[in-house]
Amino acid sequence: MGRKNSHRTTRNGGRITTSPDGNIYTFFYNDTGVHKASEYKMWYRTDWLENIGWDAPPTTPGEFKDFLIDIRDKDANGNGDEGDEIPLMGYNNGRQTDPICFLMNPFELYTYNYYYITEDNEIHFSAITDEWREGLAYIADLYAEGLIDEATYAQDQATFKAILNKDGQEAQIGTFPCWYQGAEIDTTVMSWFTYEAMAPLKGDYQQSAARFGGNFNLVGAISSQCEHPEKAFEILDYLISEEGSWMGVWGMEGITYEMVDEQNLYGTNGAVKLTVDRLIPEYLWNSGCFPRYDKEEIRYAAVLDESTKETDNTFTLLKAAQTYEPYYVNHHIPDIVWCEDEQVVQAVTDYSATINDYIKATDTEFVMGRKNINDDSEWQAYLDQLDSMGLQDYIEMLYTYYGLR
Ligand SMILES: [Ca+2]
Repeated sequence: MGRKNSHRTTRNGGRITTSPDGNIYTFFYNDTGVHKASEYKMWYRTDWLENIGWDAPPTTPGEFKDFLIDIRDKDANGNGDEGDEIPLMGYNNGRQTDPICFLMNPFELYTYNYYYITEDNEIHFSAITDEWREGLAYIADLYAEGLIDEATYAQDQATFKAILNKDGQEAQIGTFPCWYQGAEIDTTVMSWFTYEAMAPLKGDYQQSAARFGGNFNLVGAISSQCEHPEKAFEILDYLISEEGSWMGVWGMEGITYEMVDEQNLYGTNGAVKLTVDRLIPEYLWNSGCFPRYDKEEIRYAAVLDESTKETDNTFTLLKAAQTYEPYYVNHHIPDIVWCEDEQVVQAVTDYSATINDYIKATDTEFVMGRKNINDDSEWQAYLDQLDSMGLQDYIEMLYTYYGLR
């Protein structure tokens, strides 16, 4: 993710990208795919709702548990075997494919690095709060009931996809956590709409951590070796202009697209109609390798074409984003960080690696019942271990790293 890139960029930044005047000039690329605003989603099999007698997906942690029980016990795939459904399954080391990413949110805001920056510029470290413990207890209860498949914490993506991509009476998985369903489903087996995003569950909170303004990466820096830095600047600067960004997403009007008087996906009039079959890879637009200032008005300028719903996943991603939007909480963690203190950057890198690994492994042990989340001494041992690993120092470093103090 962006954080690791930022460390690398910062370290390199002191060398070839520092210009003779001592400044560093870089250009960015952003991606305003609305499904990227919040990645902590759960996807459910829509055709199974009716099969198990539900009018709508569950809305609270309690209902979610009942929903998983019904998937397990009511022959959701209709093949006469009540033992072949898997209520919830994810996989190990995927992008938000651990059920905690979604299931923690009614109790405490989940972010992949276990903290967020509050409106008051405070670091809120989530994975040590009483609310976090409640969330773990809830997930551990689902696991103890057999509702979360054990393989979730061990298997890889390929194994998961082989189980997921079955349809009709062979279908097995009722719900799965993931940032984006298109990364997992095989559209030769099922449609984009077989699984849809479930709204955040309502507990003490109904929330999902989000970034605003798109996903940022740095692309295009002018090095000190550049012979014509002013010309290079003009070209890169053009690419992040309104006109350049249109070109970055859609190519050239009259060559790759034409504007038509129809409604677009963004909901306004005047839409892009492609005149070529595929922009990527034939024309290499929107490739992520040159600067671009993407906006939703540009990104979703395409013709609202109902006939492509089954082949173009933009519809389902927009729908997923709309399901989550009302519950967004800004985590305030920037994709790009400029921190000039090398020691702080190194300390944050080292702490985040060891502390995140410990939290992930130990929280999984709590969920799987190998440690008892309801035992005060086991919870205290977890907190004590984090302190002995330097958690308080890590949090202090984060204030400097983000320039909050
Ligand atoms: Ca069955």
